[in-house]
Amino acid sequence: MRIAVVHGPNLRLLGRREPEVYGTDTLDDVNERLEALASELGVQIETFQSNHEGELLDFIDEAAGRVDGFLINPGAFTHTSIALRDGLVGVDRPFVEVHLSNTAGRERFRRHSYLSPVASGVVYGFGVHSYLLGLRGLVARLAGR
Ligand code: CA2
Repeated sequence: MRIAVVHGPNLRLLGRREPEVYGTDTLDDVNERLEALASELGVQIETFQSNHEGELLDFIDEAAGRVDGFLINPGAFTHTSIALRDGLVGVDRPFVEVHLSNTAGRERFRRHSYLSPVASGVVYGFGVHSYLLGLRGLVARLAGR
């Protein structure tokens, strides 16, 4: 089983700004923890980050040929991007949406996600654990458990 982990805009800033909102783990730390969990679960992952909507769309389209599903933190594109939603639906692979922060308890504009209605599942509010829980959920879904 192979899974692509997709990080959206500004997530390269993780661990360097707003630690009270997003925690102190860097993006490399998050990816390392995902790699460790993936090997425990017996799955392969690849990771990708971009600040550009089109690059994210191109990556999803291109990676879909070699992966079984996507774990995605779409960042602020969560709240704006119909294109990302269409792209994910279009490649016909299950995906889990994750957020570090509890988006439901923040500004009103963060409460709406274009992706959640078409996601296999959504995990938010647990910092790096949102990614780890999301990976477990996606693997279980793909394994038919
Ligand atoms: O909580 C999340 O994971 C978010 O997807 C993070 C996005 C935000 O726009 C979403 O509403 C919720 C922001 C990612 C930017 O990450 C930063 C990390 C550290 C400092 C500044 C930005």
